[in-house]
Amino acid sequence: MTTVAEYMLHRLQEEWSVERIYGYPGDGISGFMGAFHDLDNEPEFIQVRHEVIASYAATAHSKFTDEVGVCIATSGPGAIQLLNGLYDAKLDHRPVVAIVGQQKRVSLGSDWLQEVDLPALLQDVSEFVQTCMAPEQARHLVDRAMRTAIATRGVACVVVPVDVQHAEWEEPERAHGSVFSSGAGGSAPRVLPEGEDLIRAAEILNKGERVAILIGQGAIGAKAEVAVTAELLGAGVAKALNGIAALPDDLPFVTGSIGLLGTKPSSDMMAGCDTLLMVGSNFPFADWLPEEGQARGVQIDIDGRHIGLRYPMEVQLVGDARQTLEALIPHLEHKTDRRWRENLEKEIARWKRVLAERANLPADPLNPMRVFHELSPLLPDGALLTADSGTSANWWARHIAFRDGMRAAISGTLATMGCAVPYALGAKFAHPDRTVIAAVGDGAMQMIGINALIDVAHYADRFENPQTIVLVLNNGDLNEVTWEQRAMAGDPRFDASQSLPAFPYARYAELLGMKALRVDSPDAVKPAWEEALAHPGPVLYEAVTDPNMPPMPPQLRFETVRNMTRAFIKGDPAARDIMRHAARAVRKDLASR
Ligand SMILES: Cc1ncc(C[n+]2csc(CCOP(=O)(O)OP(=O)(O)O)c2C)c(N)n1
Ligand SMILES: [Mg+2]
Repeated sequence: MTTVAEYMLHRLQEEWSVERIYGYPGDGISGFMGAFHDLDNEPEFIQVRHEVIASYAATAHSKFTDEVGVCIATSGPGAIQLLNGLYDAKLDHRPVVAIVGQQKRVSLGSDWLQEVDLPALLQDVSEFVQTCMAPEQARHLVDRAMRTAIATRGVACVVVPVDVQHAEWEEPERAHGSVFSSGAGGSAPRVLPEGEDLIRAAEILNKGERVAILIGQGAIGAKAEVAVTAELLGAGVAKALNGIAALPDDLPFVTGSIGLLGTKPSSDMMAGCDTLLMVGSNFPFADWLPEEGQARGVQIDIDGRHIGLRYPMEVQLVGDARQTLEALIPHLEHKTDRRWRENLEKEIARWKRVLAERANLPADPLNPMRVFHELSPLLPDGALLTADSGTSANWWARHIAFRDGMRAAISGTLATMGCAVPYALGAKFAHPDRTVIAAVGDGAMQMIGINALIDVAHYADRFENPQTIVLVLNNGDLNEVTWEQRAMAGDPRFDASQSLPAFPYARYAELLGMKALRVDSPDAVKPAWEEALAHPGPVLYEAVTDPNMPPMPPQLRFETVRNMTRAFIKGDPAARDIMRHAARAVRKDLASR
């Protein structure tokens, strides 16, 4: 006999090419556990330390591939622990399917053990959520969940009561009410705007004298088209976090990241442009875009719901980024006046010198920028990089020069802590031949990372390239929020909320059988990276960094200075160190003009 659980797993594998499912067991999914066993673990159940690691890894799978990530958890607490990873997928628009167990149908509504109203719990995060109450639903619920996740680039959940999992699977009978769904078929559709809209867009872009382009994750796969567009228009290209690897930083017109953790060339380009072309980005911070009325806007997005949300766009092109640019390019004229572009290139080159100077500033004991700056040129081809939420994201976004073929993942919109090590695991399973490097703060490491590190160490042997490097910035502080408190709220660092307990990251990694390096002096940074990158296995690189090195925004605003001053007057214990660091940084910045 084939059980419903077996049927569902088999259909995921056979019809939808799902190779692995990240999860954690419980009696609410005992039918699935038995089914994995009876199917000789195909698709493969990948056990991780916590359900949120499963949902982050599944999300990472969808971020590092063009496929759906799949995770599974037991009823009640298991489902609840999945949520953060599912929301990460929802907010960053990646397809993920979650299979969740539920108590037996007869116990539902009786306040039974671990009984949670799962459709209600999962409703907000899901584009589709349904409970399988009869074996005949199994086929269309699997098909519909996968199809919905793909079509909406979102989350779909199937809840399966445990007795239904164990029940004999049945084809729907040929009767009124039954449906007969199909599995995967066909590839992604062509999505293109109307020709006259393309012509209107080209008119605006051709007229512009100072064109700025902003790309996001929608531009992944449109590298050549973005580069040609920028070339023709004499434009610079800034990158939102989710699109940070979409275009290599070694192109002379790429201004890099944007926003608070962005670069000065991106900020200046947005402030000075007369035309804005946004491609596949839902970058949230409108205050880093041109002022309303300053620039004419054209936007390309595959999802019409995201167009014109941040900036008034004159021409709104609903379409796939690559296909739409390909159709737009023949209408674009090569701009003959290259002054804007030449100036951008000069500013970008200057900014690269500023970054190098900043990375070399002294700190106690270590300047975090140096750690990223030294790593960047040493990165192997095709490296996969992940970053957590925290100041590490600042340094990562500015000091890593992404090259062609590299890919990256960060929780761009939910900005959740704890995702980077689980992402590294998902990246490794998806691309076992590539080097994976995660950048994580000590807070995020203590929150989830140290648990996920057990998985990194445990699974390392099975990969063709077993190299996964986890960089931990040990600054003893929830630093990003400490800075936010100062710069946004005008409050001094509050020790009770910001300090972290000491933890021996390197020693702990060693206990897990990993190679471990602990770096606390500037001269040791580069040799330690060389050693880490030469090691054919999992590595933990603990960098003991200075929490008082200010993550200088690309443009110092009046409110920031006012709030910092307030925080200092209220008695911030690090005021003196911060001012010393900031003064040095400003002096170096000015000197490299
Ligand atoms: C789950 C979650 N909780 C809280 C936050 C708020 N938050 C954002 S960054 C941050 C501090 C991160 O500290 P750490 O990981 O040590 O990195 P650092 O900023 O010190 O480099 C916090 C608390 C969040 N984004 N996600
Ligand atoms: Mg920290």
